[in-house]
Amino acid sequence: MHSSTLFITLTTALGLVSAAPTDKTYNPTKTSAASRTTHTVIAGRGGRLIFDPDNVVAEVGSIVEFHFNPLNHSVVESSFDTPCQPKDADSFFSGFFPVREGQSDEVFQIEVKDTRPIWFYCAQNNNAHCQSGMTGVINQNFDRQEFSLRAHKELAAEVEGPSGVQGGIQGGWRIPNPNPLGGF
Ligand SMILES: *[C@@H]1O[C@H](CO)[C@@H](O)[C@H](O)[C@H]1NC(C)=O
Ligand SMILES: [Cu+2]
Repeated sequence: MHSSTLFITLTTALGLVSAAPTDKTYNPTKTSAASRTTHTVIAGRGGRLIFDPDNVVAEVGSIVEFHFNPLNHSVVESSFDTPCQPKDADSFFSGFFPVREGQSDEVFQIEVKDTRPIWFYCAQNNNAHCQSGMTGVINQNFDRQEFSLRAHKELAAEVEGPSGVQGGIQGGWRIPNPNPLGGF
């Protein structure tokens, strides 16, 4: 038996494992993080097929908060090389936000967990939003121009077929709009 396994077995048997931490102030699966630095992005600003801004620099631990203008946008995490498709089964997905005018009553927040670039797109495929310019990046590597947002948009423009969505909203917090004037 591996020594660390033996240790866990022994401590468990002896009742030496302490209770789980009781600090409930931050539970990333349930709680939004309104008190942290928040970067606002507007999907569909001015009726255009864009995220504004679409090139975000956000420190680790900060929040990127997506607001939605008409008509019916979303945001999904992709990879650089495969635009308009989720990066993997864990990729965040906001769900769709049908909005007639003004901005959505709800927003979608994600947490920036590390310094790696985070690519994203709108999955609305009627009018091919991803192909038409609704892509963006958080923390692009500005030293590697082959992985620029411009290069990503060129790849996206060539994608054929439907854009990918996830089975449900995941990887962030869809919450009532805490900042109705954010970014406007
Ligand atoms: C918004 O778009 C999604 C995806 O295309 C669609 O399933 C949904 O019905 C749309 N909602 C409205 C109200 O148009
Ligand atoms: Cu869209």
